[in-house]
Amino acid sequence: MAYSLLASGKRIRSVLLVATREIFPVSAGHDPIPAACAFELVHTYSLIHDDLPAMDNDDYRRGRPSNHKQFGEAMAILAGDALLTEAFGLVARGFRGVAEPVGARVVGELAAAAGAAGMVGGQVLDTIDTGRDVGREATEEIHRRKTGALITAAVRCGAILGGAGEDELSVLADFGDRIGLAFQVVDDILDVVGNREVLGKSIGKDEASGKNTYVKLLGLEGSRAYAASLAGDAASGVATFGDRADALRAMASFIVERSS
Ligand code: GRG
Repeated sequence: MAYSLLASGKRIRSVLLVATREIFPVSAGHDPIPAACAFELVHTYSLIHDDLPAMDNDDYRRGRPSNHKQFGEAMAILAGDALLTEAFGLVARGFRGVAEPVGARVVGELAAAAGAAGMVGGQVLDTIDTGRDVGREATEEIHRRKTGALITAAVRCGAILGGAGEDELSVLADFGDRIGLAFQVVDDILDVVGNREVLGKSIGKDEASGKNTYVKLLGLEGSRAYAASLAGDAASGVATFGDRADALRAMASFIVERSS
């Protein structure tokens, strides 16, 4: 668990959660750290399981041998299972007796984003659709669920922990939705033009395996323009928060400009 969790991830989901929480006054809400860590645990589990031979079969992740290459398939499956379970325990313990309603809400958001309606469901669609062209709408659904759901939920949870009102939550959820999709569009681009050492994972696998990607749909330039417009709309959408959303705007830029 520690081998994969403590490797060099970018911590995008936890930073987004904390940056969203920081829009709201410290005194009005709750500590974002247990939930921020829980998002990293769920994300790391998804990477370990996705790298298994039965899924994407990747030997290299976060700049080192993938979990099953280091410890074997059985241990990699179990490490993923345990990370997923521990994530929910972390949130439950983090808010026990302090703010149970908010803790329960965060657990619900995390479960919805990680499970069949979100990340796992997106991975199922991705697996079923690999090798056949499904078009833009279906590709977008895979991307939104497989990758976007957890990113959107991180932003939503930061807002919930800050005590956001329904209108504020809706604006921030739109931000999360746009950067979540932009993140996966950039992931598609980096799989074509990225550098293995900088990325810390293998490249060129999407085309080789027949994945439905934005590069396949829109080409490299079209995908770059789409990611930039999503990030631009995301940044302008949070203008209502003024400079309190500077960190979120910086994250939107980072997500489209990243090379790792
Ligand atoms: C439920 C097994 C399972 C998988 C769900 C998220 C996912 C689907 C699979 C992970 C594999 C993958 C390459 C997904 C595309 C986008 C993505 C999540 C990339 C990695 O995220 P980064 O770049 O990673 O934030 P770091 O290492 O920086 O945390």
